[in-house]
Amino acid sequence: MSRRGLLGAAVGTAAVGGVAVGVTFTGDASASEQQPAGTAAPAARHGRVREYWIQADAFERNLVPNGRDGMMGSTFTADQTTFHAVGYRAYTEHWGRPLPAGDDIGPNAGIPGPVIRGEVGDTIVIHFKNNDSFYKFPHSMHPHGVEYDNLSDGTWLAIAPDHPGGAVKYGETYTYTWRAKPNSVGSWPYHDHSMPQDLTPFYPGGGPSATGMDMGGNLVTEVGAELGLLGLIAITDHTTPKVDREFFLFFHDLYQSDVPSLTQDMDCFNGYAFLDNTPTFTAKAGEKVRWRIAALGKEFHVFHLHGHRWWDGVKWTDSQILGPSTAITVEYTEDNPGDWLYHCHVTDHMMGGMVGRYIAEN
Ligand SMILES: [Cu+2]
Repeated sequence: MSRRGLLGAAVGTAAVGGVAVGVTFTGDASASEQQPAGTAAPAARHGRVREYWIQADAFERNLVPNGRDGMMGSTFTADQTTFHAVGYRAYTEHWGRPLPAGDDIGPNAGIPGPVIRGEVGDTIVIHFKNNDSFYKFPHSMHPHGVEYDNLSDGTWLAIAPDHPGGAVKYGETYTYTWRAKPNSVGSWPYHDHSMPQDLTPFYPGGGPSATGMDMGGNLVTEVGAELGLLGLIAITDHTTPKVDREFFLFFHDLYQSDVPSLTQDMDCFNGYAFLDNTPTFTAKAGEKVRWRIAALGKEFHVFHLHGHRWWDGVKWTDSQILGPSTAITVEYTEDNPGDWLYHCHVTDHMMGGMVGRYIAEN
C-alpha cells in the first residue's frame, strides 16, 4: 500500500516545503516507545513506515569543477582532481529512476547520499541495491542514531564474511530496517561499512601503489565511504522546531595514497573541494536556519561559520568540533546578512578544500 499523499505532512517537519517524492509510507510501525527516565511520555503516536529505494551508483567526480582554489588562488586541471566515485542515490520504487532534488532528500547527487528522515516512532525501510559498475566492490549501508537489529547493521567482518547485509555484492539487493526512537532525535551519519579494498589496481600508472602493505596491497578500511558512500539521517519529534532553511553538510577527506588519480589529498564538503566548488548556502534575514553536519574518516574537524553564533547546548559558540562519525545540529535565526565563509578551522583542511560560502540576504 503506497500512501505518498501523506508525505507532505511529514516533510512539514522541516518546514521547507519541498516537493515530496520517493519516500513511501506504508501502514503503521510499532507504536510502543521507551521514554528516557524522568520524562513524560508524549501522546501515543503510531509511527509510519518510510520506505526508501537507494542505490550505490558509480560515477566520475571532479572534486574541483571550476579548477580553482578560490581562497588560495591555486589552479587545477580536471585530471588532477577527478576520480571514480561511488555514491548513494534515492530512486523511485524498485530502483526505477533517480528522484529529483528536493528539500526532503536534498540534491540526491550522490555525495552525500539522500537525506533519510524519520519521526520518533517511525520505521525506516531501506531497499538497497549495489550498482557499483566501476569497482564492482561489495557495499552496505550502516546507520548511526537509529535502532536496528544485527541483520540491519550493514557491517562486514572478516570473521563473519557472509553476515547478511554486510557485503551486498554488485548487482544484488538487501533490505535494512531501522527504527527512530526517542533518543534518535537529531542528526546522524550513515555510510558504507563493507569490506576493505585496494584501489590501486583501478588506477594504472598512478599513485604510490609500490608503498602498499605486504598483506594484500594497500587495503583501505571503509573504502566505500571514502569514495562517497555517506549521507545524513535527520530524526525529529513533536518538539523539533520548524525552520525556514535546512542545510546538510558533510566533512570528508580523500587521500592520494588511497585514490591514486588524485595529485593531492582533498578535504571535501559534500563531494567538492575549495570555495565556489563546495556548496553555497543561502538564507534571508529573519529566517530560522538549521545546519545538519556530519563527518567521517580519520580526521577531526571544526565547523566555523563567520559572522554567526549559536547555542551548542552548553554555551554560545561560533566553532564546533566534529570527529569521525559525529554529527551536530546548528540552529539560529539569521540576523547578520552578508557574504560569509563557512569552513573547517583545521588549517590543513582549509588549505585542502574545506571552505564554502554562506550568503545571507537582507
Ligand atoms: Cu577539518
